[in-house]
Amino acid sequence: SDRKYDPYRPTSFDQITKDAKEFCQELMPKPEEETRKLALLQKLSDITVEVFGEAEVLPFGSSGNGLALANADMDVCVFLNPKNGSEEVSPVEFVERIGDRLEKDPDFENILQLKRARVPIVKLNHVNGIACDIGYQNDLAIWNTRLLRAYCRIDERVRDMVVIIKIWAKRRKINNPYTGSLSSYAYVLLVIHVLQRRGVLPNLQTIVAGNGKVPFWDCQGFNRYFFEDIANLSRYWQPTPESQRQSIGELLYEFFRYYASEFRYANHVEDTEQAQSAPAADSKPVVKNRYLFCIEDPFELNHNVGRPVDRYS
Ligand code: 3AT
Ligand code: MG
Repeated sequence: SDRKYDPYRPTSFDQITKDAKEFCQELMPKPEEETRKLALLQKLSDITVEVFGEAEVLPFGSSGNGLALANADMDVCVFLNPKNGSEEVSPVEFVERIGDRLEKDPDFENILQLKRARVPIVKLNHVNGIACDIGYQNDLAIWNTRLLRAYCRIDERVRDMVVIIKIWAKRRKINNPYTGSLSSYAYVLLVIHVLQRRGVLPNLQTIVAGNGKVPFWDCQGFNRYFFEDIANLSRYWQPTPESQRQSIGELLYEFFRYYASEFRYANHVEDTEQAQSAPAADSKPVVKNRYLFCIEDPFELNHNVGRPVDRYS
């Protein structure tokens, strides 16, 4: 279907590739920002240990996978280890106690305790300019961060594509799951999907060393297995020669072409509308805007990452 006549296809992608690359360079975080993030990580780690005893604070999301833009916020996750003497607390209790402790520290501002979110978190700003989300015991987030980092290590075009799409979505104000649009994480998954279709990336979750069966590595009940030995990936998978020739400009064009005119949103929308217009006598639950955009999480297969999307966005 990609070979169909496309009247909008530019004859040359050189200029857009050049511009995109310059833009990516500009949007890279500076080393000094990295230093501020590390200092904040250390401070949060000290505070967590003070409140709960033994604890580990790990960065995830763009701070952990190399996909951060300059001035990106930092996502961190706290892991308590009751076996080593820390307390055992529920996610809501965690948010309350760490949130209350941070309130007492003048270095933190705009502290929000999001206790009812799907994944409860504390949001805050540090006086050094870094915004931070603090989550709790979210092993899957650590693993999906590692999966995205592995994809980035395969081909440098992944980072360039992600950076451009993220900045585009932020500027269009369609990058906020709290107000009905997609998270950055969702956009990264969309980019990876397109790159897989173009043969630029493999599906790391189906590649097994020695070509054996895909193992089941349990994480919160889901299979977190993926092929992570990128240095030896070429033994099991090679990009197609055509995919290697594709420039950032061409791949960006393909991203927008695919989601504008090939991806089948329409079916999902129709399904939703049918459900909503069902007669009242029909006791089926009314599905409201749930399936406008379906994006399967790589590990948590029953979680639609596109679920926050509303009809408007
Ligand atoms: P920014 O640089 O902050 O824009 P990011 O790559 O850090 O982008 P997010 O802030 O959207 O991405 O998400 C941070 C991490 O949180 C990424 C992923 O490990 C986890 N995450 C976010 N949204 C979801 C989701 N809907 N399902 C599962 N994990 C998610
Ligand atoms: Mg983030």
